[in-house]
Amino acid sequence: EFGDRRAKAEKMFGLMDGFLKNDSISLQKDILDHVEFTVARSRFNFDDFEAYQALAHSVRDRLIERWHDTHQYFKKKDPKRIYFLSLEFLMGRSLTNSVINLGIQDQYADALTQLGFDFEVLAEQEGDAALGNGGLARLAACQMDSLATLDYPAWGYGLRYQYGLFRQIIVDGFQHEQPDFWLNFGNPWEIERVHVSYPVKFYGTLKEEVLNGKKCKIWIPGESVEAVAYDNPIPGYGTRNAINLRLWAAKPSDQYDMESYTTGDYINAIVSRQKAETISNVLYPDDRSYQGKELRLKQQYFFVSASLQDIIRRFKDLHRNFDEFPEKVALQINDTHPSISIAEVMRMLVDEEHLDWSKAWDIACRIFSVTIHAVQPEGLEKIPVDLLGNVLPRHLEIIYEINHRLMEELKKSFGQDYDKLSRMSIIEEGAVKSIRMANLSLACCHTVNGVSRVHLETLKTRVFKDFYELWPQKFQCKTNGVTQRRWIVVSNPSLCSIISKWLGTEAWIRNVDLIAGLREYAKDPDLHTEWKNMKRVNKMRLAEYIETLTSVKVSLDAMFDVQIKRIHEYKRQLLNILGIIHRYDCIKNMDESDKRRVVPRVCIIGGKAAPGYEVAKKIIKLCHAVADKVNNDPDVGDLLKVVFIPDYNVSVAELVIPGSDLSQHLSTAGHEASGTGCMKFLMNGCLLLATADGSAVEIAEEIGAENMFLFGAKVDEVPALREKGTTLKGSLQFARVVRMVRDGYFGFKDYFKSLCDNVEDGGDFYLLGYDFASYLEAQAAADRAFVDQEKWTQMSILSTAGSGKFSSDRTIEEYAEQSWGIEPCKCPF
Ligand code: CBF
Repeated sequence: EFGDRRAKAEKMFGLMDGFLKNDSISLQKDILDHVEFTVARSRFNFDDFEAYQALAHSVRDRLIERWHDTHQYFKKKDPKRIYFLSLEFLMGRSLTNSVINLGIQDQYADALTQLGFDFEVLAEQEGDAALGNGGLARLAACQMDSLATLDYPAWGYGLRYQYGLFRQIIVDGFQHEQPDFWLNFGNPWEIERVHVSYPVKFYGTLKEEVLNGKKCKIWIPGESVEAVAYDNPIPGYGTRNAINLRLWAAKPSDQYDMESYTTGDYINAIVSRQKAETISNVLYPDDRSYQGKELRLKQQYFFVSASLQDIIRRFKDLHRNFDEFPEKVALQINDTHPSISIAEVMRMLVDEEHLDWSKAWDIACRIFSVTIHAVQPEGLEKIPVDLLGNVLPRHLEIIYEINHRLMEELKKSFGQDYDKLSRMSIIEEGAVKSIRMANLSLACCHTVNGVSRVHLETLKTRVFKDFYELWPQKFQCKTNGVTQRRWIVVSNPSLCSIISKWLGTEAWIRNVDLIAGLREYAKDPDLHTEWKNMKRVNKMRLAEYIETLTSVKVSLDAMFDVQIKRIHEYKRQLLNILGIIHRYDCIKNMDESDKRRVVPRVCIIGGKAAPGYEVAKKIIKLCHAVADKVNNDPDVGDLLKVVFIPDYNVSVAELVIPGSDLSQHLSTAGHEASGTGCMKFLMNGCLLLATADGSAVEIAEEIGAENMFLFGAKVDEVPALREKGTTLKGSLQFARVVRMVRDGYFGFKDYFKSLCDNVEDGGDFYLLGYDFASYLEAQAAADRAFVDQEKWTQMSILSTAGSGKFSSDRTIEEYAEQSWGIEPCKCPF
């Protein structure tokens, strides 16, 4: 009947390609209609922001059209679907990405010109959707783009936070946090689905009952909150497919306790009902630890429960028998955050669908796969038993049962090796008895993915060693990737044109392996000229942005050297700053003739520190203190400028990355699971200065180590170096720069004391002292390479040419084949 409906529609409207027309006149009319009827401004009088809103609504109409067709088609074909559960999605802006993926960017640009507006100016009106902290969340966004583009039948599920990641403002060099009211001006990219809502239950008690002659536990919940769906269509590129990212918002429920309204305390009854909404209010801004927070657990369960109700409802629309469930459903757990979904599936299958435990467990084990994004065991979530028992009593019981059966199974393999059993147990005994969410995932999931080869090795040999010995077949490597649509086509249109021109095709935008074809022209002088022009224009844009934000004027001839990412001790922004101090110190001690040989640098740092992370906040302040001194020193001039870019987010990255010459990835080896920023820089032809950590190791294999600047201790050297502790002395140069900070050369002597102590007397856990000399050598090598601009440009072209492996398209294909067992399902219209 779907075909009939479509045929009728086509006949009725005489349209071959959807209902909406995409010629310039139709688009102009559409935009004006939205000005008049959606934004409710006169079509004769509206400003840039209102024009953006109308434009966004017009694009949204086209997204919805494709999204309906895609879902009708999925329904008709009923393929196995992948459901991607993630507590965070860092989508950034949608407008430009959407029109590019829909293939109607030029038409819109033209339509707007006719109306007297500029597409790029309107695009700047859009705020970022920042529903995530960093790498993991942006990765999820890239993967959604790839899933749509590669026509996979996929759904994303997450939380619609009222407040995204905090805005960072800098006052006197100190970070301050402000709430991100991102929904205050409406969000044209989402569709509120008031009729798609599910009750999510919390608290309460368990009651034993006999059902069909069998004893069972009945959960009598104490609170119910309504989860309402907000759908965000995700268009694929070069396809009609548009998939769905469904985010849940918490709303008060009237299901429970209606009597409290009749007791006379009407106002309080309403106020307490409204507390329900706090579940989806705010994103946790700390990407290091969330241990033991009740709200965090409620957020996890809230989105997982609503998503699973939705998934099972969809399954039951077409199927009656849960034996078919694993043929139709794959569930991806993005990090351990959604692992409570395992207990929830068991509860739904056993308590609500009345399946036998072993049958339900068999199904659960066939549908779930997990990706771990952390490196340290401390980064894996644990939930105190008391907390879980209070908030989700039935789930605690289910987890105990899973653990009991796991222990029985383990005993068969390991006998009475109680140390091993206790390490593998889902329950951690100790001062605070806790549930190890990672172990729950490992016990159930058929696949456990690491996000780079180095990371997988760490999981196998350290973090989950015991599990790996038992189930080696579960462990897989899915090296991360990023989408070239966002990170080249959207953010660097000039590079996009150059690549298409030299490859003679735009096909690389869907098939990124073709980008390797650039290698052939790496020495071509004409390509070099175009490449350098492109870089200069991007640097100009970045320089203007820097000046507007910080009033610092920078020279375009300088090397733009960038480190943008969350501020973390292990990411070693401090190493970068100490390196800058060393450079400054050298310049100060040079005579004029030596100065002429210095390669000028603009050192750009950006990133947010978690609000309670004191050390990270001090690093931000140190960066500003050094910038103040250096930028105002007439002896230095354009040879060195230091800039901190405030409020780093996806849109800022889109501007900064294309304008960078060099980018720094300095994590102590063994600490960065993968890193994805480096991939975005690589695609944009920025040279990398990096430790042999995470995905940098694989990048070196792809582009050749000679095309990047590697330095520092290797992963397997780090433990022995740590053993040596304080006996490990940094170089004299290191001692000198730390002394400058200690002695108050940059002011704030007392405030920075602990930073200095950490890298000297405090054992230097992240090995800054040890790595400093080799870091400076790598920096010197980068300077030498920059002097030879032809060589530099060649390395830059080879970086872009070698970036194909780091597309999320490749990652998603590996997941589809090796973990999820799904096939593309391409909507034919
Ligand atoms: O896998 C994606 C990214 O995830 C993190 O950001 C994370 O939140 N655990 C890691 O720190 C990155 O290394 C990784 O690239």
